[in-house]
Amino acid sequence: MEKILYKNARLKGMEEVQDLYIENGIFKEIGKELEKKYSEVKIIDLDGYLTIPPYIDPHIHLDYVYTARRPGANNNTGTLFEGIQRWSETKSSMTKEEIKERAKIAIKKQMLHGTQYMRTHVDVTDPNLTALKAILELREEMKDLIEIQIIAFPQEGMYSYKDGDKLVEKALQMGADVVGAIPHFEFTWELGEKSIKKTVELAKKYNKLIDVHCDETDDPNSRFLELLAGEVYMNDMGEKTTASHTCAMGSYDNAYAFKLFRLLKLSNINIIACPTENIHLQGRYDTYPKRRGLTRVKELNDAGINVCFAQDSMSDPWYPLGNGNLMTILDFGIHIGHMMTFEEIINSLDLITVNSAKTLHIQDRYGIEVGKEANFIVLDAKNEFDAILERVGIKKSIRYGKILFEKEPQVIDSKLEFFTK
Ligand code: 17E
Ligand code: FE2
Repeated sequence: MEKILYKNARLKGMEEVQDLYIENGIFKEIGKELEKKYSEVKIIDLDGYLTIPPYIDPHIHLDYVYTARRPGANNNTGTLFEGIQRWSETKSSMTKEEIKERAKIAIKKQMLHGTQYMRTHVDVTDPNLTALKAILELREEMKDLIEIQIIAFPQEGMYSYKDGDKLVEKALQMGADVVGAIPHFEFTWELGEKSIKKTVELAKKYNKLIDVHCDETDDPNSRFLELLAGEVYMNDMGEKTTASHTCAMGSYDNAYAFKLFRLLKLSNINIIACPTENIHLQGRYDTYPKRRGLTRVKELNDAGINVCFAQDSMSDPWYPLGNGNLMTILDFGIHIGHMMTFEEIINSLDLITVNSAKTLHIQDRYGIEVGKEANFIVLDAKNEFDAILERVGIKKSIRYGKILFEKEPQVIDSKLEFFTK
């Protein structure tokens, strides 16, 4: 049996340091001065550094990473729609090996910044499902290092791309975990509505989660979120459902948003905001005043609706500068969202950890608690405020009780060779 004790961990919101005793990759006991009790086991001293559950990236497109510089990059309008067009023009030439190679680099970068769980969209509007095959293989190959959920995402539409709905269903049969959709991109409102109903139907049929690219537009008339929330509420599937982006909420009239919030709360739906991505892609049709493009993160959070942040893009036709560091995403998110009270700052790490775990529906096994998976990261700060103020990196990443890697501040330890296998 593998036993290990990590001592002097500064856990969230706690004044005094705690010791974490782990057996076979699971937290067995958490408390003060456990060293005496477990004197015979290996002991690692965390020196009072802030110790939190690993970062989670709940929304990334691993099949798109590092395609930003292909001919015809998104240089004309900088919009979502040009991004989709540019992607559509190049995607058919990609091979499974090339997609795997690119995605692997992105995963490694995320891991080195402290991510241990990801949820990736994979474009299934491709009759060959090449990207899906690539990411399914990669998920298996890297499963000891990172946990990956896969969304069957019809980037060009379920009903605005030939057989889009059937391709989504095929992807679910092949092993995708989550049903995706993009109602605001369908040709008409009616097709968008049909795609949401189909999403719920497929999730029920195959017992899958739901994550919809929903209202990623400044158009205040884009109201697919209410339809999604209403459908999953009536089907008792809210906790398993996520609406990503919901940018239009930033343009809704307050009277409508007030009504919508009641339904969001009732339904227990999860919301993902992508701060860097949507500050960049939205507001593009405005002169001044210019909208921020972000959903109502602060208000959702205050209302007790689960909301979290994601990277979305790492150098793809939508956004050139994602580097896989969730701390950067958090930094942008709390600025754009006006979340700057002391309480909001010290609690903000939840937006890239525990809130994201709820979104991925892994909350029963995620977190630094007895009985849960012994996965955690140690930040290069002694408290939450300093961590955010200094935008610190991580010192250690621990997975199932074992050190995945350690970093001196800004210097990567040589133990990393085991990522290159
Ligand atoms: N596809 C999409 O529909 N929206 C995005 N933000 C990205 C890809 C990155
Ligand atoms: Fe996305």
